[in-house]
Amino acid sequence: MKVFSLVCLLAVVPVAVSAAQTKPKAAGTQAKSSKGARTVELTGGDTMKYDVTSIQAKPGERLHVVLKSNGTAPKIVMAHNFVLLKPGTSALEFNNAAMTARDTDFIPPAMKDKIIANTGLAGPGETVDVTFTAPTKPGAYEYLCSFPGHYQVGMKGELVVK
Ligand SMILES: [Cu+2]
Repeated sequence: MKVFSLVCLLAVVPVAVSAAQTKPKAAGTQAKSSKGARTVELTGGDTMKYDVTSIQAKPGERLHVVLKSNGTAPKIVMAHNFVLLKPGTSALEFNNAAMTARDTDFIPPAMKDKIIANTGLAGPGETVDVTFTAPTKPGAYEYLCSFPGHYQVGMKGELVVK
């Protein structure tokens, strides 16, 4: 009897596994929207810096920015995002407004219209991403991490469209 139930269990396990595997399909759908986009990988860690501070793009190019946090400090005190600002937007002003916007993952609701693209927050070991179309107008577009304090110590960079 015991052997029988063990066999049953073994027969059930693969079903459970395949059911669990349907979950990444949602991520697959997301990957579909980044299809045709060029992936740009960035990391950020406990030093509060991006490893990539300049991204080159062609006007109107589809980009898939992937940000991984390789830090170890708890997410509540150390998380990172990628926020690409529209031209003419002060990164400092955005940063200052973000400080009090913990409820919205440091994306100040009043300045949402100043953003070209942004990811969510990545805690230690986490990866966040966003797919967007680079501006068609050549120029340098600033990006920053809007977690409090990070912009001030230099967690920023620029997307250069040319
Ligand atoms: Cu950061």
